[in-house]
Amino acid sequence: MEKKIAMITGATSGIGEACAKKFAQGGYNIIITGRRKEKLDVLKNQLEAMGAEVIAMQFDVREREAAKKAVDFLKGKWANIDVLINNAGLALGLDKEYEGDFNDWDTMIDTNIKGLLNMTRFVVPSMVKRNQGHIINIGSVAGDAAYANGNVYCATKAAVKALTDGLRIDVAESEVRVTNIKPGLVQTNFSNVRFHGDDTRAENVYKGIKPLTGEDIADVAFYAAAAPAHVQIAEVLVLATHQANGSTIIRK
Ligand code: NDP
Ligand code: 8X3
Repeated sequence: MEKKIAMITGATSGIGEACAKKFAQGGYNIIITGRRKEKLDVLKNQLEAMGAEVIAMQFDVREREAAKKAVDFLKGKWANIDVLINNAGLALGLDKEYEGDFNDWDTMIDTNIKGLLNMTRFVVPSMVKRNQGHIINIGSVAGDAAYANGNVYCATKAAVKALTDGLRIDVAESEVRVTNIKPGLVQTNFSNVRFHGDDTRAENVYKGIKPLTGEDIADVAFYAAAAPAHVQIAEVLVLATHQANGSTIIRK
């Protein structure tokens, strides 16, 4: 039987990388994407060693034409993507809304909202046409309610929730499924990126609590994809045990 195909954006690190490995182990062929070519090359080799066929595509999800070109490049069996994991995203800064950095705002909005929309727009029509497919968006607990200084990042993840719910309505007549996974604290490169490379500040985010790992989120994504065809895991909130919501974190 032909293997299924999963396309994962932002596979060069963290949750996306863990999803690529989980789906490869689970018998999928994988399309990995991201901006850092050297990371894509290393991961491609690792996934191939696990028995997957792999296409690595270097592009920025914010660049609409590049995203379109990448999807258009996929021919034959590779054009039939079974699972799209819209994972590429980031937070930048942790500032009061009236003091935030304009460039940080633009990058978060362009990546987390418009980048996700670009990929959805280019990949989903073929799923609807084939009457088969699954879109898994990586939202966040941050999209449920704003936390202090999270303002714009939280807004982008609230948008991911709205876009996921909207897409689910728009494909409801088809067999296509749509899932929003909303993680809490996951120890990845996320905080290093958020604090512009300040590793000490990044480490403090996970101090005194056992955070989730990328693998924990990949397990949930795989579970959603592996559910029987009549089961649509619409939304999953995944928190570390001592995290109750976006603001309440018990550190020991
Ligand atoms: P990482 O920083 O480890 O990974 C982010 C990934 O996104 C990288 O592979 C990066 O690849 C990719 N990426 C960022 N910007 C772009 C872009 N413009 N074009 C293409 N790829 C891009 O963080 P996480 O794994 O933690 O984050 C993954 C997702 O999970 C994000 O959407 C994040 O908001 C979400 N999330 C994270 C949580 C956490 O606590 N870590 C909790 C809840 C949600 P490259 O730099 O090579 O382009
Ligand atoms: C990432 C989790 O709580 O740092 O979305 O915003 S949080």
